[in-house]
Amino acid sequence: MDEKILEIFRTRKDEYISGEDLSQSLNVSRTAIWKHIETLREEGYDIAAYPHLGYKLIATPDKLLAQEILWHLGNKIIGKKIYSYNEVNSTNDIAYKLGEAGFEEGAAVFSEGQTQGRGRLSRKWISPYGSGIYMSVLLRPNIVPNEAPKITTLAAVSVANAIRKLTNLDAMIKWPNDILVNNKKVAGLLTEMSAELDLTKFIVLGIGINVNTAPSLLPATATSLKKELKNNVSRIELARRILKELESNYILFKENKFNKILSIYKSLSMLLLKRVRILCHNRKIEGQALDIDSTGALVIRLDNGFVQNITTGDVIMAR
Ligand code: BT5
Repeated sequence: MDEKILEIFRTRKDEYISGEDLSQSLNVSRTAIWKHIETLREEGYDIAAYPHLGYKLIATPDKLLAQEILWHLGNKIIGKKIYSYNEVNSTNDIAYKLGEAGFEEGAAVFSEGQTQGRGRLSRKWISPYGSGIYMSVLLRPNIVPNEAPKITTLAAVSVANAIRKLTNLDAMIKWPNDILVNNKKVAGLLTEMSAELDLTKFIVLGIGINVNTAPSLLPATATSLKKELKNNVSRIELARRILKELESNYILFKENKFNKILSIYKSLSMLLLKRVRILCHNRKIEGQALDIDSTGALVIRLDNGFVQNITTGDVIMAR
């Protein structure tokens, strides 16, 4: 019912709508309407009530509420169901539980804050409350476990493109899972899975973005979209763009058109043809980044001339 009231407010923007009108349109009593208006106000909607004129939606809350993200989103898979939280340990943990409980793929979890946000290898993802996007999407692709990096690849393209389209900032991908703006990390991806030897049961794709986050709360190597743009960015609008980009890239992936995604990844990749140093399983590998192969691995030409494909690691750009 709250959603139906919001729908009326949105389609009749700038109008005052009487309680009588709402109660007739939705076929419920005026008292029921009043109660729903109160609930919406508690959620943070600014709804003014003027005697003899009616109600008017003044402002929606700056919160990643499911009904706001979903409004006219129209996706068939990604974000068909959205679960919004105020604070969680980690959105990846919540989505993982949805996976174990058999939820349909595409279910997406959003939270205003995380108390134990994670990066790869148990590193910490700093997740200040109310200013970033912390989200996880449950996926059930029919792939073998060593194809999982392809999901990180398609997610990196989706997040970079969503940022580019909404803000015009030059978001670049730093293999394998970082999104950078002006050489500083603005977003990170964490792909986790539940798998047996040769079968992926489900994948949880976690995305963390510093949107309006104060730089003082972030590591020195990080930035936020607000810092780079010098303006606030609508988290809801960005969340919607990401879900849309993920939807179209995931559909391409399912249609065996990963090559298309890979070529965009390459065009947005900041490593190609550069000299890089990679830390990978306690090894240091140095050489020139030549390519990203069809599995999403980084192809390096070592100084001794050998070419090696590296599936994971941390890259330091060498001078
Ligand atoms: C990542 O790991 O970059 C993956 C981050 C994924 C976060 C999302 S948020 C939603 C979902 N739920 C979770 O619990 N996680 C996912 P990695 O490549 O290992 O990078 C981690 C490193 O990035 C840290 O060691 C810090 O140096 C740096 N870092 C931590 N917080 C950051 C932030 N907010 N912005 C930029 N860099 C950060």
